[in-house]
Amino acid sequence: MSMENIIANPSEHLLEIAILATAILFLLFSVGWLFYRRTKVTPITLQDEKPKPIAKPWFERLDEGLSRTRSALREGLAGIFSGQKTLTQGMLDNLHEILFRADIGVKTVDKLIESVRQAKALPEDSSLDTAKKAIYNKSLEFLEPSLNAKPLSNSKPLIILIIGVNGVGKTTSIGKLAAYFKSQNKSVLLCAADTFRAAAIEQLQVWGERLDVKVVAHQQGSDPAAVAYDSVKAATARGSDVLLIDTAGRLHNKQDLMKELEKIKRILAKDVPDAPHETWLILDATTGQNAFQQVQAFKSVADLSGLIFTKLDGTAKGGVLIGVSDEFKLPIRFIGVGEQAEDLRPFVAKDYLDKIFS
Ligand SMILES: Nc1nc2c(ncn2[C@@H]2O[C@H](COP(=O)(O)OP(=O)(O)O)[C@@H](O)[C@H]2O)c(=O)[nH]1
Ligand SMILES: [Mg+2]
Repeated sequence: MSMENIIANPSEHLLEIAILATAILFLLFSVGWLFYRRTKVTPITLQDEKPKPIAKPWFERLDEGLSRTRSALREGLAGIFSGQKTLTQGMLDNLHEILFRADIGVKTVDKLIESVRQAKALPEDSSLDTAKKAIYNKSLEFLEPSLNAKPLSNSKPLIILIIGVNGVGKTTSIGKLAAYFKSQNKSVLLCAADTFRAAAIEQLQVWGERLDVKVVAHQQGSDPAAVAYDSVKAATARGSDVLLIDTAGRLHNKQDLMKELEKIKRILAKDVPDAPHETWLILDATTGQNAFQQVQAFKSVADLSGLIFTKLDGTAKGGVLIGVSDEFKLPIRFIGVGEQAEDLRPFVAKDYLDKIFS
């Protein structure tokens, strides 16, 4: 089949002509499209929407969040141990200072120092690695309550009461917890029982809108127990898996706080006898030694079943988790390393120690 043949007898070669014409058209279209793409200019507008944040994997967030604590410990330990062959009391004193500055708490630091002393039974072996290993292993022992934390109740709704002083990150953590439970395909309901400030109610409602989660709220100044009561009713009626209850953080009057928390508990138990199933105390990791006093104070007014440490991203004192665990033997349930919804995750003791002692 030659070209002349086709031209001489076009009617006998209609199929070939059609294929050829399609190929030519396709070629022209492709060249045209390429030319258009190369020359097209997309205008850049400065009023553009906010760029979407690129979600980082949790391990990176944890790594970044704990970087200040890690740097402080790393530099401190290297400064003491590098080039040293024998362990001296002076080195142990310096080590005490470094660990104390990471807010581990003085009683716990004493125990860690003792573990280093014992690990250094051979005086010629005083390497940094041996000391680090001794501190790591002993710290893991102190974090034992978190390793063996009892699983969450299977109750539906699972009722979690969130308590803590003002500004530690209760409301923000509730938003993040809601995001976490949602990611586990659980339906969540929020209760705005911090009725003290209007802003607190609104803040929770903003999280609710953002996450498409319903918030049960009353007016500012209303009885927190009444909102809690309504929220249990709503959670039961809606078949919610998890109910998270925000509370006010006034600690200046322990008597009032105790009364308020007791009333909330009593009201919750009206419909769900074993509620709240969990009572989590939120602690701001940047407040250092204050965290110890806060646990002590709240322990005396509530039946704490877990802790959440927030703002680990803003401190070099992330060692506070070790000391508080050692002293109060409470499980750390979650840790927060930033302000994004994804920045709160279940606490994994080994991951945390790996990050601060690497
Ligand atoms: N950097 C950082 N900020 C946090 C974290 N958690 C909470 N915050 C901030 O701490 C401030 C107080 O939080 P809020 O939830 O209102 O505390 P509340 O008074 O206990 O309810 C807010 O500005 C939060 O964005 C965290 O893990 N990292
Ligand atoms: Mg709040």
